[in-house]
Amino acid sequence: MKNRNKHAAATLKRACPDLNVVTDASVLESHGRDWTRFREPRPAAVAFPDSVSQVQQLVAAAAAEGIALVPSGGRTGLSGGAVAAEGEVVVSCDRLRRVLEFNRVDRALTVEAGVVTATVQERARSEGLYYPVSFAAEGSSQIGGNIATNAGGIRVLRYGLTRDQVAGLKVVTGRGELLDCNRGLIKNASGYDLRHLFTGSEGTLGLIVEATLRLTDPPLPSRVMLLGVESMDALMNVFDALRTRLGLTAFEFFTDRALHHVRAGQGLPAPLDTGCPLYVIAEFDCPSEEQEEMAMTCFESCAEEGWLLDGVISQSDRQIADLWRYREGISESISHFPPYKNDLSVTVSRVPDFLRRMEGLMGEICPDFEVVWYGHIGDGNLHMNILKPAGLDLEAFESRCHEISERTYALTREIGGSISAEHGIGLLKRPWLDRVRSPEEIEFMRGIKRVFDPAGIFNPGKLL
Ligand code: 2HG
Ligand code: ZN
Repeated sequence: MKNRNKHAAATLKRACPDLNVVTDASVLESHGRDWTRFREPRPAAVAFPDSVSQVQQLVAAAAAEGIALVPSGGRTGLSGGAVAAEGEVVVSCDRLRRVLEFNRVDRALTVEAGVVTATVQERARSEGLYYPVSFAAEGSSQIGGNIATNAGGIRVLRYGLTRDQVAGLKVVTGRGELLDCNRGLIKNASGYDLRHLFTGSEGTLGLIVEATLRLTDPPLPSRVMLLGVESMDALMNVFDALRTRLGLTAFEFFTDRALHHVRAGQGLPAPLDTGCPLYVIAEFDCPSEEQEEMAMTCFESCAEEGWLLDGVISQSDRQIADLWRYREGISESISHFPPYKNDLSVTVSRVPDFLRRMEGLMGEICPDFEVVWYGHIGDGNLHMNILKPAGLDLEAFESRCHEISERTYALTREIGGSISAEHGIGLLKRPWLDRVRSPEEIEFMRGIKRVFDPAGIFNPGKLL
């Protein structure tokens, strides 16, 4: 649905006189896009509600007038889910920033949707607890957006996805009704758990306005190893060895190409004396000298097996942060090309076979493009970034990448994987949804959308 209403801003203002609706060009430009660069922002207006009742009024008015809405958080998404390129009204959560309640007994933090992820982490820490979802964009992403995309990050291996932290959700659905889902309960066997439908719905079913998040025990003191390995088989052997003997909290990988870019982009020295084809960042609990010895023994036995080419273990918190930069800085370091992003997942056991076949495929169909791999290999999530060559214009590059996507997603489907692991389908991956979801599934999803959003106003053209 394109925006049928040319006077969207005035209509919303009339229905909701206290609502802040902005049409300044700079705000349309900044709030009409996310971190993707393949579509130009063209919103009609940006609304900044500052209360749940304002959201309800604005949604009711939009439904009555057929005004398309794009729910918007920190705009750090990588699939175009928050892009408004068709004259929609962006609904920004920037003013829904209140931390509403902390309950120590329930270990629950209730926040408005626009609270920044890092603020949730800090508040948890200040209460002696922990919010475990963590990723490079956490300093600007908002919790509502994290829930809408079911954000993952680097510690899924230990703590699960955003979905696993959501104990309650308030959502404004398609006619302006407010749903209060699960109310923070641990056990609630009273029918369909709608909270899980909204989690990962990419703003297509309703507007998340509040969330109650589960907090957990603070992490134990940890250490980080940066390891260099020769092959995927060696990497998987190392994963098995470390997982069996250490309490792993993260197991990430990147290639030598990724290392090249992150070093250039962030001005980092070589992390190891030996150059290696593949690198691993492994983070593990290390609360005692026994654990430290176990880590050393484990490291040495992996080296003796011939699986490691080189490696270092952090000796301080400062070194932990420094080692993480090699992984967490990659995405930003390649953002200027810009890259065409693929966020693929397969079961962990199939990762080596998938990567081998993907590398063969890339060599066959796009030997002229530089392909950079990194990601959360411990949970089967691989980020494949194809870098735009300097001489190629953006449109021609995107169209080549679409051809590559056809082959990539056919292989992903054959292996039983997914074309989006944690970034969502949004606008950019929508043409390929049917590669990984059956016609029946898509029809059920459409039916669900009709139930919650009968006027079709929420994020039209995204996901489905
Ligand atoms: C990461 O894991 C983020 O660094 C970004 O999910 C992934 O840049 C990407 O493709
Ligand atoms: Zn990631």
